[in-house]
Amino acid sequence: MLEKLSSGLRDALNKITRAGYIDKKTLDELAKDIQKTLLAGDVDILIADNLTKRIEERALNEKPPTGMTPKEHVTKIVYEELVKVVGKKPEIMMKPGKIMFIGLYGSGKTTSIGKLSKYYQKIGLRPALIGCDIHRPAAMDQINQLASQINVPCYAPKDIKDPIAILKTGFDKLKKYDMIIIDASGRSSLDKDLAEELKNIADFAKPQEVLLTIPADLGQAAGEQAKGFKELVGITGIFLTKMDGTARGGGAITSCAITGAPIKFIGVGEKIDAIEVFDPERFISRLIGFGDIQGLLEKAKEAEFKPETAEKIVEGKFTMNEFLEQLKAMQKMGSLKSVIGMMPGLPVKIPKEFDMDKQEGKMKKWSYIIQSMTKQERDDPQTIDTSRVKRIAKGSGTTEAEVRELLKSHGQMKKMVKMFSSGGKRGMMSRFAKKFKGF
Ligand SMILES: Nc1nc2c(ncn2[C@@H]2O[C@H](COP(=O)(O)OP(=O)(O)OP(=O)(O)O)[C@@H](O)[C@H]2O)c(=O)[nH]1
Ligand SMILES: [Mg+2]
Repeated sequence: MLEKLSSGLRDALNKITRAGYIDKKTLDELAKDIQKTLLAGDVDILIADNLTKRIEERALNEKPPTGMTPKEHVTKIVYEELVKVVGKKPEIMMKPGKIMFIGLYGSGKTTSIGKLSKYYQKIGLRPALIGCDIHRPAAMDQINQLASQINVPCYAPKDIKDPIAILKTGFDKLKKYDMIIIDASGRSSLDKDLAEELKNIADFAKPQEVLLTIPADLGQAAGEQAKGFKELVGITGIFLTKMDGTARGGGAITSCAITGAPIKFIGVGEKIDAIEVFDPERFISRLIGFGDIQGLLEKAKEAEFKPETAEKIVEGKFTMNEFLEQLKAMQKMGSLKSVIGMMPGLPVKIPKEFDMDKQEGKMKKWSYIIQSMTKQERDDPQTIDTSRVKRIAKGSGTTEAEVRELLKSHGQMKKMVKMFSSGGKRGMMSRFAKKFKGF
């Protein structure tokens, strides 16, 4: 979905992830890269301009919050500004009422009506359809077939050529249903005749929701079209169709944003269940491809990982003190596995001993054990022999086996850390350390 936009944005952001530090030049380059990508993806030039300007301005002027590196901060800004462009999380009509679909020829009205009916059916509401496409000969057959396929009542007579007459009878016949969804005619452009017909339908039906279908591959023309329909009948939302079939789609998305009407649903295929409620945050996360980027940022903020600890680790020192710090940090961050999993480019397998999710009890014990060690033992755990193990177990109220388990885990983690640190300042652990230090 929107591969072109997506890969361009990913490349632009990856560049800064690779860059050692961020300065005005790096930001300029990022802004240029993003702008190029947006334009190539059919995003309106004004929107692309404004967006990149805002990103650059914020990145230059805002200080990264504690616990967040400048790189993370910039990524977050790019993410937030993109989310703003595609709008707020939409409200989906849940109260019984009328929904009217409008849009040009072949934009996906009838198909989307089928999808939306199925969607409502699934959540326990009872939709019913009225076909008002009096012009295209096969239109009434199409909607009747669709309705019977999903078991939804439908009034779409072939012999009545007046939409208002159809609506009158239709509303009467279907009054016990929750959602009455009206399918209107399309046209190759929004001409005077169609405009008048749609206006009459809207005036008579008084739909609470008017959804405009816009195919995602429409490009820059989408803006004008959306504006035209909006002025005519006042659309309440956009159903962005054919999102599966285009690598660009930026024109539709951002031009829709011009009208201020929220994208409510997206169509992602021809099948009846190829519908998604539009979620700006999820959509942009997917587009940028950082998976659960927000989760990482939140967790990184929460964890009070001491930068000094990370530095020591990078330098190859890994005493019991660092071990304890690490364990505490991990516990706050949730499982190390999930944190590492959220960092792009870290294909590392974490030993299950360090999956701290369900190990709170063990953590407590381990910290008692470490507290029972002398400074020398903590700095150099290799000096801990059998008699010292005995003493430490006694002092901490644990068993010798538990002390040995901790020593073993420390050894394992040291190894893992070494593996991270290999590659010196550019190594994984170094990056990990910087991430928490905020430079
Ligand atoms: N791939 C893909 N195809 C879609 C999607 N939505 C609709 N289509 C296809 O687009 C074509 C036109 O869809 P319709 O629902 O007939 O469009 P319409 O707006 O009702 O067209 P008219 O009634 O002629 O104005 C059909 O072949 C659909 O299968 C979608 O989300 N993805
Ligand atoms: Mg149709």
